[in-house]
Amino acid sequence: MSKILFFNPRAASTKPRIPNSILAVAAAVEGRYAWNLVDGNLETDPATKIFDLLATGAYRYFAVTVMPGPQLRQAIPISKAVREKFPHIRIIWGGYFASNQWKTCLDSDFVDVIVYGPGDKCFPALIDAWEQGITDWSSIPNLIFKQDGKAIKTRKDELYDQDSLPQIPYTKLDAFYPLKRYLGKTYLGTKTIAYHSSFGCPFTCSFCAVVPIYNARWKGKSAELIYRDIVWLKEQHGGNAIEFHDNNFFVSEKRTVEFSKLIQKENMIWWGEGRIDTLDKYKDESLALMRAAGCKMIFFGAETGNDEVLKKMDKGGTQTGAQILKFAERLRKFDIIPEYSFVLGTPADTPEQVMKQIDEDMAFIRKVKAVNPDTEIIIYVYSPVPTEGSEMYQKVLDSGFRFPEKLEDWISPAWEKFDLRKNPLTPWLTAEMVDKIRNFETVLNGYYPTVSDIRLTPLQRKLMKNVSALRYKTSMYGWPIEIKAMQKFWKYRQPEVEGF
Ligand code: B12
Repeated sequence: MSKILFFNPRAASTKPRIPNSILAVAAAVEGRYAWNLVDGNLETDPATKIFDLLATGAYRYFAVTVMPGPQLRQAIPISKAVREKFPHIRIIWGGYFASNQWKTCLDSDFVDVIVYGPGDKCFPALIDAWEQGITDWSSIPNLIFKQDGKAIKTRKDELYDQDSLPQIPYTKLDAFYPLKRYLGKTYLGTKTIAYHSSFGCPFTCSFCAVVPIYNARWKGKSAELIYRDIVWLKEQHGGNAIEFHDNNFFVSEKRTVEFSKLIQKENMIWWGEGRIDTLDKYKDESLALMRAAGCKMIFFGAETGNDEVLKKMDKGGTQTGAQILKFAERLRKFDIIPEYSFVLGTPADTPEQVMKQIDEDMAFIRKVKAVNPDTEIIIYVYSPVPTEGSEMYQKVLDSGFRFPEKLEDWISPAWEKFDLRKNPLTPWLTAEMVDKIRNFETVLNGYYPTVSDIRLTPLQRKLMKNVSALRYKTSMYGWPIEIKAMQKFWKYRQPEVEGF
C-alpha cells in the first residue's frame, strides 16, 4: 500500500502546536492509506529525515501544509529537492499560502496539486484516483492542478458538517511525536492545547486571507464534540488550557454558551478569536458564564477607529469606532481581556492621507488604552492578500503592487518577511511611515508590556514601563532605542508573530 508522507514546515513560533492542518487531512485517510509525519517544528534537520524516508521507496506522496511567512523557508527548498531527488513522488500542497498563491506554486513545477481550502474530502479522493490510475479529476472538488499546461480549478465544495468528519488521530500523532511536546507552557496554562473547532468566517474583510477561500461561509463543530475532544486531551495528556485557532470561534452565542456550560467544571483557561460587533450582541449572562468557564482573553479584529476606513475594508456587520471603545469598557466588567488587533498603513489617494490615517489610528489606540488599560494591542501593517474584486485590493493593484511570480522569490530577503505584516513592500508606504508605526509600537509595548509574555518578570515590566513613561505621556516616539534595547535584551515576545 502506497504511503503518504506529511510535512508540517517550521512555523514562526518557538512553541510547537498540535499540527491541526495535517491532522485533519490525515484523519481523512486514516485506515485507508498508511501515513507518516515529519514536523519541522520538532526536527533539527527535517530535510534529511524526509529524504531518508522517501529513499525507502515505501512512499508515493509528499503532502505539505503551507501558510505564508516562515513556513515557506522549509516548504519551498525541501519540495524542490524532493522533486529533484525523487521525481516519481507526487507533491501536494495545501493551506493558506498554497490556496491564495496557487498559480505561483503550480508554475514552480515542483508542486503537482494544490488543495484549495478544506482537504477533508478531496485529498482521499485524489489519492484514490492516483492509486486507481484515474486521470479525470474534474469531479473531485477543491483541487487546482495543471493539465496540458493549463491550470484547472475544480468546483469549490460546500463546507462539511464538522461533527461528521473523522476523529482527529491524536494517538497516531503521539506515536510520531509525543503529544505532550505540543502542549506548551503559555500565558493560558502549562499545557496548552491548540484546537480548531470551525472553518471559515461569515464576513468578508478585504484584508483577510480567509475570504478568498471561504467567501463568508462558516461551519463549526458542536459544543459537545469540542468538549469531548478537550476532555480526552486533558485526561490522557494533561492539557489544562486551550487556544482555539478558529478564524472566528464566537459566531454562535448558543454554541459558545453550551460549550461554556460543559467546560466550566474542568477549570481550564481558554482563548479564541471573534468579532466585536458579534460579541457585543451577547447577553451579559453569556459573557459572565464564559468568564466563569475560563475564557480569559479574546482576540478581536478592531482594525481602525475610522468608520470610513472600516467600510473600505468591507469589515461589514455593525462595527464602529465608538463600539470598539465601548466594548473594551464593557468587557472589563467581565474580567475578559480584549486583545485588539489593528491594521495600519492601508492604501489612500495621497501620502498625506496615508500618514494622517496612521496618526489617527495611533491616537485611537491610545483612547482604547485609556478606557481599558488591560486591552492587549496588536499592530499589523496592512499587507495585501488577493481578495479579487474588493475595492481595497483594486487600490493595491492600481498602486503597482504585485506579488512575486516565482515561488522561490517568496523566500528572498525582500519578501520572506512580507507576510509577517510588519514591513510589507507596499508602494504607498514610505520607510518614514513604517518607522513611525514601529516606533509607536515599541513605546506602546514598553509602557504596556503584553501580559502574554510569561518570561518577563514584574521588575522587568516595571523598569520597561518607567523608562517608556515620559515618551508615552508626551507622544515622543522617535528613535526609542533605549526601549528597543530592553525589549531585545529581554527577548520581548510578540504574540502576533509567535503566538502565545
Ligand atoms: C496555528 C496558526 C499559526 C501558528 C503556526 C502553526 C504551525 N503550523 O505550526 C503560529 C502561531 C506560529 C502562526 C504564526 C503565523 N501566522 Co498563522 N495561523 C494559525 C491558525 C490560527 C490555525 C492554522 C490551523 O491549524 N488551522 C486548522 C486547520 C484544520 O485548518 P487549515 O489549516 O485551513 O487546514 C485545512 C485546509 O487548509 C487544508 N489543508 C491545509 N494544509 C494542508 C496540507 C495538505 C497536504 C492538504 C491535502 C490539505 C491541507 O485541509 C485542512 C483540513 O480541511 C490560522 C488561522 C486558521 N484558523 O486556520 C492562522 C493563519 C494561517 N496564520 C496567518 C499568518 C499571517 C501568520 C503569521 C505570518 C502572522 C504574523 N504576522 O507573523 C505568522 C507566521 C506564520 C509562519 N509561517 O510561521 C494567516 C495567513 C494569512 C495569509 N496571508 O494566508 C492565518 C490564516 C490567520 C489569518 N486569519 O489571517 N500561525
